[in-house]
Amino acid sequence: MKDQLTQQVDAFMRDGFYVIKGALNQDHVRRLIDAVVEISEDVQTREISDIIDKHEIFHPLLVHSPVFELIQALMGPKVQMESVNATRVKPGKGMPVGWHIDSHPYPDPLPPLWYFPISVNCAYYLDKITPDKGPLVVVPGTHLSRKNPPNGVDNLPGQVDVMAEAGDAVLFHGALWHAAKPNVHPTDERRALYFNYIQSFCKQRAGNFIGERSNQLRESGPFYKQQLLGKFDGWHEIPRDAEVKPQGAR
Ligand SMILES: O=C(O)CCC(=O)C(=O)O
Repeated sequence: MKDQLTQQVDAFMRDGFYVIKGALNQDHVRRLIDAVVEISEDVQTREISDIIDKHEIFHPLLVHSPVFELIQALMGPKVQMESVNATRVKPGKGMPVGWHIDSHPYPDPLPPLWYFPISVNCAYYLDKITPDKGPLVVVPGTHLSRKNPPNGVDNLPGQVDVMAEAGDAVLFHGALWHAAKPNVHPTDERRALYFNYIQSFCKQRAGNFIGERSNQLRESGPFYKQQLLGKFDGWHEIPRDAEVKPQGAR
C-alpha cells in the first residue's frame, strides 16, 4: 500500500493537477480574505501581483503544510517562487481566461525536455468555487502531450471544471492546458491566491520580490524563505516542518 504522499505524486503525474482538500481552515481563509481586500482597494485588474511584498500574512504560506510537502515531493528541495499573486474576480464581471500553459514562452511542438524546468502552481481558493463562479478548467494529462493548447476559450474534449471549497488548494503542472471560466454569479466574488514554484536555476517573474518585505526576508529571514525568494548561497534542505521551527533555526 503506497503512502498518501506517494499516491498524491502519482495522481499529479498522471493528471497534471491535484486537489488538496481543506489545506486552509476557515478562520485562516477569513483572515486571508481580509488581507486580499485590504491590499486591493485601488486595484481594478483581475490580478493583484507580488503579494509577498504587500502583506506579511502571505509569508507562512510559502511553506504551508501539506501543500509544501507535495511541492517538495514533486520538485525536490531546490525550489523558489516564480511569483505569488492573488486574484479577485468580481461577480458578473470576470472575463474568461483562454487556454494556456504556464511554462512560456514555448515553441510548438514542445521539445522533449521542455518539462524541465517545470513549474507547479498552487491555487488556494478563498471562496467556494461553483460552476457559475468561473472555475479553473483543465484537460487532464495534457502536461505530457508535448503540445500547446489551441488559442481561445472553446470547449476541448476531456476538459473538466475543477470545483473547490474555500480553503482547498489546487496544484497544477506548468505544462497542463488550463483556462478559467468567467464569474457570472450575481453576487459573489471569486478570490484566490497563486503560489507558483519553479526550480532554483530558473528566473523569477520580472519585477517581483524586489520590495522592502522581500528584501528583508531575503536578507534576514529563515534560510528556507531566503531560498524561496531567490537567494542562493549553497543549498540546504528545507525542513518538512519549516514554518513551525523555533526562531533562528537554520
Ligand atoms: O484564475 C484562474 O483560475 C486561472 C489561473 C491561471 O490561468 C493561471 O494562474 O495561470
